[in-house]
Amino acid sequence: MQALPGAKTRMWTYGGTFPGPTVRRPAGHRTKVTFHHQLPAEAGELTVHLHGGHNRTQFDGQPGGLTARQPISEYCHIPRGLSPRASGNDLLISPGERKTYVYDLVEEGRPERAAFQWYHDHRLDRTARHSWRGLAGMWIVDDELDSSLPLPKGDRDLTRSPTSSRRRTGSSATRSSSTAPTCHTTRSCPAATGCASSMSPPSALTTSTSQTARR
Ligand SMILES: [Cu+2]
Repeated sequence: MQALPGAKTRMWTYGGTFPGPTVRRPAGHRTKVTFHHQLPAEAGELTVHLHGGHNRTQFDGQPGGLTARQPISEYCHIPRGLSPRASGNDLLISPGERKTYVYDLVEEGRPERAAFQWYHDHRLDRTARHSWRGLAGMWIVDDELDSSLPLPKGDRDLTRSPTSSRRRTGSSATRSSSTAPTCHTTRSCPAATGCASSMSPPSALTTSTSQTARR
């Protein structure tokens, strides 16, 4: 990826871009996203958290526990021998596998309020590593109140995500930009069309927004 000026950076991405595809959805419209784990097996299990969303446990990106690929935790005391369900490992995405997350975009029975959210990997002990490697993207929930406000719209409505980047040159790591705002034009995903066709070709991980059902 061309994350910084100069040399390219090898990254783990959602759908081949950094940040991953921006998903934009109307509040209250169920949205399904399938993540296909195509990173090397050494990456271990993955899990996706939609940060700011109000989602059911099985679709909330639980961090999971110890696995054969990740037998110890540096930060959490986790007993060995827990069942897949007790550890949350049954919710993880193993290398080569895929998982479909169902986001209802509903909070306490009503459509969520308009919000800027983001999705990112949330694996036990590895959330930071996976996020800085590139597993992060933006997610926007629209509602009627928000659209009625006199805010910039269309091409003038840009999403910005502050990102701190560091480049390794020779043997020393230098901080080349403290916060490099990433401008990323939003792509609308009208109900019942989905994002799949507008997303970039897959590299490490593919993302596709599939059918959306009106409630
Ligand atoms: Cu988060």
